Amino acid sequence: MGSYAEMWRNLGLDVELHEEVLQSIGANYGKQVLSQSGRPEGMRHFDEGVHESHGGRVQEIIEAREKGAKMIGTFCIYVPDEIAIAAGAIPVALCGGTNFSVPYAEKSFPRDICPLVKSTLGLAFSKTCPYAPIKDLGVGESTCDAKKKTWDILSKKVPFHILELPQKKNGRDMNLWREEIGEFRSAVEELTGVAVTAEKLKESIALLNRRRRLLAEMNEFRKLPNPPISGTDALVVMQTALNVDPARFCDNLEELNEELRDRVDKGISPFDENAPRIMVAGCPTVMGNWMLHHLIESSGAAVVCDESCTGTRFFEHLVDESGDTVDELIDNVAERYFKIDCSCFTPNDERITHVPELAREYSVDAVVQYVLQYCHTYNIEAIRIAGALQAEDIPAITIETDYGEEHEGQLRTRIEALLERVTLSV
Ligand code: BJ8
Repeated sequence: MGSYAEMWRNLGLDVELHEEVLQSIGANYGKQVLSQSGRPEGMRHFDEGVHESHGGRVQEIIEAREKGAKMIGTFCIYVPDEIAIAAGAIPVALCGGTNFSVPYAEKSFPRDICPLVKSTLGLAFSKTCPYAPIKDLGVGESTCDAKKKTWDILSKKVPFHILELPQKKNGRDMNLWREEIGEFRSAVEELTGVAVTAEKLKESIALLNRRRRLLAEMNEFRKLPNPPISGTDALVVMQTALNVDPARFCDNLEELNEELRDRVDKGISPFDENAPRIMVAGCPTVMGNWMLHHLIESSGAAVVCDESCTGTRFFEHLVDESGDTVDELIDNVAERYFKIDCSCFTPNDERITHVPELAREYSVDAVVQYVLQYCHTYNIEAIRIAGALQAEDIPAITIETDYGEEHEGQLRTRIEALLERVTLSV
């Protein structure tokens, strides 16, 4: 990434520290992702997506901004990217998955908040996030307490829009959500000076639905007895969906899916035929965070399903493409996003039934509930999910952890114990 040094300097980054961040992420990627054998050829696009996330992608956005585009930094999959794109903005998810930046947030933030929030803030505070200086607007939402209170502080420092996500799913909550989406539209239109038209919105809906369909197609292959792609690679694909230009991402995924179809025909799989099938459910594992998938798969199992915001929650439910007016289409967008079953809702019964449903669909042998430390909503919801899985005799464990590598040994022991349980019961 040396060729981007001047760009990073011009962005005001701490270039030396930034180099250390890249080395830390690169080392983990090498150990946890690139070390896998028999990877599909088409994964090169997604490796590049990770590699270029601090380089080529930033450069591309800088060039687009020079031509008048605006960049929006998002922090949650409830942000309706369709509307941002229709108004000529470039939405990029900015959640951090690297442990390297966590101490920089802990200098001024409480330590006992989730690592995802600390990693994100740490990158910005340590001047190692190349998106922070080029973002024209941040968009956060009222999901968990850590995020909500962080927005209070950020919105005093940089242009920031807060989407109020209702905490229940009744009729009046849906009405509030519709209003919020309408306000988001106005905020983006004001930022870009471009009006959202029905035509542009139809285009952006079709584009992001294409991305969802392709992700769903890739995940269909994971339901097969011998999946042609590892869970770690599938995770990389889903992580890059949050960063790479959507049209390019779709072209690359189309190519990968074709290759996966071919691998299925030829019986090529990275897994042993009897590898236990695992579902990871819960908190998102964003770019920089590959540890859990690596631990599970290097212990001889296959991660075949991700029930998370870097998994099913991101690609399930299409936006209804029918409708001719902007208002109709915006309603369709609002409805699709309101179906997401994040644990910040109460009650969140859909998820309690959905996790066992997915476990059956993907024929999983066991579930690992992944809870980021201090994420109370997923942590508490894990109790109900565990009960629902137990009722169906699906073995499960809940792992609560941060991004620190010092827990690796302990996590591996717990995963191996689960796999032993699964193997013994077969
Ligand atoms: S829709 S999961 S992306 S809020 S892990 S910051 S919830 S304390 S990331 Fe999330 Fe949106 Fe929900 Fe998905 Fe808070 Fe939990 Fe941290 Fe989280």
